[in-house]
Amino acid sequence: MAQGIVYKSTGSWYLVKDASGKAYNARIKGIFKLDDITSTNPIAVGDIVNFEVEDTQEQSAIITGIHERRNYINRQSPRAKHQHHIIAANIDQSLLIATLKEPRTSQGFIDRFLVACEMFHVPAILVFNKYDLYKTKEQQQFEEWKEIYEAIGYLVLPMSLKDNRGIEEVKEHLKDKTTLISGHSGVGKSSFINAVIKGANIRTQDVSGWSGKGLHTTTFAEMYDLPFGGKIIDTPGMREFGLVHIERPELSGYFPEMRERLKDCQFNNCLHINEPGCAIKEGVVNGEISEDRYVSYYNILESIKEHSW
Ligand SMILES: Nc1nc2c(ncn2[C@@H]2O[C@H](COP(=O)(O)OP(=O)(O)OP(=O)(O)O)[C@@H](O)[C@H]2O)c(=O)[nH]1
Ligand SMILES: [Mg+2]
Ligand SMILES: [Zn+2]
Repeated sequence: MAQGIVYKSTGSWYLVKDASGKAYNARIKGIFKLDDITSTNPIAVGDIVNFEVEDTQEQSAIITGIHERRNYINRQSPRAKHQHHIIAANIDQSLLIATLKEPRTSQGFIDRFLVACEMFHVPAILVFNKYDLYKTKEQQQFEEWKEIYEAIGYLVLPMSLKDNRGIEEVKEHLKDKTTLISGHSGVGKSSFINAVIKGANIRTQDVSGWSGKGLHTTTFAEMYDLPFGGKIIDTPGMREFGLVHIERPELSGYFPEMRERLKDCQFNNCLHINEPGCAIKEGVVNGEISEDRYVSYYNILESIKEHSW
């Protein structure tokens, strides 16, 4: 029996590499015992698995077991709302690639993603790509968001793969870590990996540029080894980020700027909507909590209410 890490999962077969870097095309045979049957994918990129080599010539293998996950990030399956999909397991950090143009990433999307990272205790970095396309309006927006997010503890970096700007700084944060790359389709996730791994040759969206149709170029998550140490996981673009297994009263605990004020609310089950003596609303009124972040909080809270019906 050998042990390896899952580098790619298509749902029917898995690319598994052992400690020496030898790759196998692996399958699951028979009924695989799962703790969590609501997940659409039993094994995800980043999982550590046991396998038996089936055919040395063809480098095929059978996965026989999965090790306990240190962590994972999941989201609501876009096809079946009651199911979730594990994006990746055993990661050190997540890097959200956002863009203010072609396509525009909304603050709601960013905040949902950050809530997921907080839930799973995965540090998050925000990178705004395609900076070359930003006019004054977008540059101001970037500066505004940089201020808001850095004040609450997230690193925010500008990047332009086209102008070769900011790439080195982003790279510095990847060394010796396993980083999950996320973001809408067309923001430049695969292009970024091509820029940091010479010869990776990952297929990217047509040079004709962003079509606006949201066609995905990357279809399966895949992990790559970084030449300077560490691993990076490319993922298919997502339109929305559906949070799973979240209860309304716990939501504010996943907003760092709210978390530190919760003890000052008059009621300990405060949802920070209409309750008297609410420290969160007070923080919004006196400008200590960003109004836009509060709006995101409110919108996510509302969406959780809908799910429970
Ligand atoms: N102007 C500009 N275009 C960029 C930049 N970075 C990437 N692009 C272009 O944006 C398009 C999208 O690139 P991809 O890397 O395929 O995007 P992706 O995020 O991997 O998309 P999916 O795989 O569909 O999720 C390509 O045409 C890139 O050439 C940039 O900094 N500036
Ligand atoms: Mg891609
Ligand atoms: Zn409150």
